[in-house]
Amino acid sequence: MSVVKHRILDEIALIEVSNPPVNAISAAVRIGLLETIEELSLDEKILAIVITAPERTFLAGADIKEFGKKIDAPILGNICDKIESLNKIVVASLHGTPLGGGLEVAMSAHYRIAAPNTKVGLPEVLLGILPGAGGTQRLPRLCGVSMALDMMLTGKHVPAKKALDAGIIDVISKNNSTIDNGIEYAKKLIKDGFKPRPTSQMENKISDTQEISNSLIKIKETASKKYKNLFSPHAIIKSVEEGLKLNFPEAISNERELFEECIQSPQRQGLIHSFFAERANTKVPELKDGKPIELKKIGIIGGGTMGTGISMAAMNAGLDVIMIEQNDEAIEKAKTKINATYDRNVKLNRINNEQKLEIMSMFSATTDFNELKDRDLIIEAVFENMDIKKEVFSKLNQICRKNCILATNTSYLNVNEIATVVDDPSRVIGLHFFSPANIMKLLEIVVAEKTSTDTVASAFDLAKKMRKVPVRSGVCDGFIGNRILSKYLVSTYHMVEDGASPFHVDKVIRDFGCAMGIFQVIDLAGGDIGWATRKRKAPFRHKDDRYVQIPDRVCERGWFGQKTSKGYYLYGENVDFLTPNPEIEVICEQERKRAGITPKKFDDKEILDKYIAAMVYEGTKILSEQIALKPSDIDVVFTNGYGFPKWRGGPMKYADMIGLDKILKNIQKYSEEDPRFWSPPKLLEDLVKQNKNFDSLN
Ligand code: 3H9
Repeated sequence: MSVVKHRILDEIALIEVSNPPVNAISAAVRIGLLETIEELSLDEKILAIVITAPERTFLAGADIKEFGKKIDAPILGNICDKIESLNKIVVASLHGTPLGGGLEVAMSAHYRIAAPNTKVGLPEVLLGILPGAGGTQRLPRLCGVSMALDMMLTGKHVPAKKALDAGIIDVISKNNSTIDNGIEYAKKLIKDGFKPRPTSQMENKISDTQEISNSLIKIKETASKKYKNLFSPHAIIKSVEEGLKLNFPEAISNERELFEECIQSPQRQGLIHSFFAERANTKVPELKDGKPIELKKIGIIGGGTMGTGISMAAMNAGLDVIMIEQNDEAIEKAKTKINATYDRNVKLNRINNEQKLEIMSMFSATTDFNELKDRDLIIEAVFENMDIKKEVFSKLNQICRKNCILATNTSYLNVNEIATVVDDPSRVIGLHFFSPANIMKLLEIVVAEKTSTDTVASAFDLAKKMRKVPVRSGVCDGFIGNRILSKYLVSTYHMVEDGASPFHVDKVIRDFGCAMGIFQVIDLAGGDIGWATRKRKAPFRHKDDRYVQIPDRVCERGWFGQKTSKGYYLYGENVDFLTPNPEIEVICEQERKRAGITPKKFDDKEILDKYIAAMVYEGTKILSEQIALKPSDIDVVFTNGYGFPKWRGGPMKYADMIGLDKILKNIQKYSEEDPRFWSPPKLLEDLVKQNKNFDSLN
């Protein structure tokens, strides 16, 4: 069946695009649209053409899967120009999310009517590209340069009312019936004598050149800092700025050239990989049969940083929360923290006071575990100690309803072992939130040996409610994220003991695009956390394992990072951001001497190579052990929970892009010095032998 159909209703032709799920503008849609428009353009009886996509949404943009492939089909920009040049009225009848190429088609129509549920946007920047079908030229003509650039640089979706006020759409319909709306509107336009109105000829919003050049100065200044590592935001600004000085066809071909540059950029590959990876993460075997239980009432055990953060994430999702703490003082502390967070949100105009009160009404706290009797889900967030966790789960086993899901927020501990104290371990699961849990998107869903499919399905349902990005993980020390983190932390300590400066390492990691350097992260999380883990693991350490004591020396001095105002960096009101703690280099020197190591120099490349190799090394092991189901899940964990740049796709995608053979060669080289730490993973060797990449396992 054709993806583009049309019918003639007297003097109006109605085009219906149907390419589920989101009516992406694939090659077939472009071919169909162009053929239809060409055919209709010849029919003189037709006075107006209405473009619709009546199913889930109006066209949600170009088909992203086609980018980077050679496809023999007309390009969307030419179709948009053709639509605009028709000598009949063209109406786009919008609903849902007309985004990217979808909005570009709509903007090349002469009039736009939108259903109340419509949100428009040009989110190409989030995919590392720019609107390449006239969007950088038509949007400024409809809503002005400032708003257009704001939309294109952030990718935000603009609701119908705001789009109407800005001039992006002409009218909001009363209902969501997109076909009727389009036809009625076209009839009215014909009746009232309206004529075709090409957007390219609208000049009034781009005529004040002085005002535009002033705002461009500001926008470029902000962009140079905010998007310093990125390519496409600057290409977007360039296309708008240069386009304003050219005639329309020249501006369009300039835009096309910049679009092609973006398409060729590795950032486009990384970002589009992230887009699909963040949708593939919910495709897990348990969701095929698992039925989520209805989650309305949640219990949180522990009111520390994690407990309060998870409580807020739950309350924000409309869930009723009871928190358990040990005494009134701890309860007061947790309440004060939660209250202060919402007060801040009110101050920043994110919510109003009424909304705050409504959210707070969903929260209560007590010392009495019996209050948890009616809960659908409990999330335990107490101290990271197996005995304490087991004690909590034993109590929950006695008190909670038989079908209540019992989750632990442990970041390292064995969920199978925790589940042993519960009569029905099928309802036990790990929900590993990241701090601050009310903000961070990532949620590792740790499926233990006996966790039921319904429990897994409920956890994914919770993630959806909380707007988290869930990733399924199996049970192992640290799950996906912290296990890989441990590997590259240890590898970094090796480098530092061998002579690298922690501050140099951090700079290389930041320059690569990560949000923070490794030692910054340690300072933020608190050095004592890693110290406790190292102590826990000490009895299991092999005598031949290389163990670097530098971080222990730092912790022994009580330097746990931000919370003690001193760690690898110094903190305080009058201390500049990223001021190194000068005593760290002294400790490093002493430790190198103690270990009998003659320090060597590291250049940026050596540091980065080792950092990436350690991540990929452990990532590969995690895949072989099926802790992560696919490489893209590891990417999602790192881009959403560990500040790895999305535009690099994640560590596994990045490895694919630079070549697995290169990574393997590095690992082989490192293993000559330290075979215990670096013995090359078989899966990686196999992939290289077969000339395959990680993507082949996705
Ligand atoms: C562009 O237009 C460039 C132009 O300037 C032209 C230049 C020449 N293509 O997100 P969901 C799939 S760039 C292909 O779960 P929701 C998605 O993978 C494009 N597939 O649903 C998923 O597949 P699956 C600009 C796409 O309701 C399924 O649809 N446009 C596309 O939560 C459902 O997606 C954008 O960037 C696509 N464009 O959200 C919009 N979009 O079921 C990107 C979705 O197999 N899309 N899929 O996992 C979105 O933001 C959201 O998908 C949307 C729906 C808001 C539309």
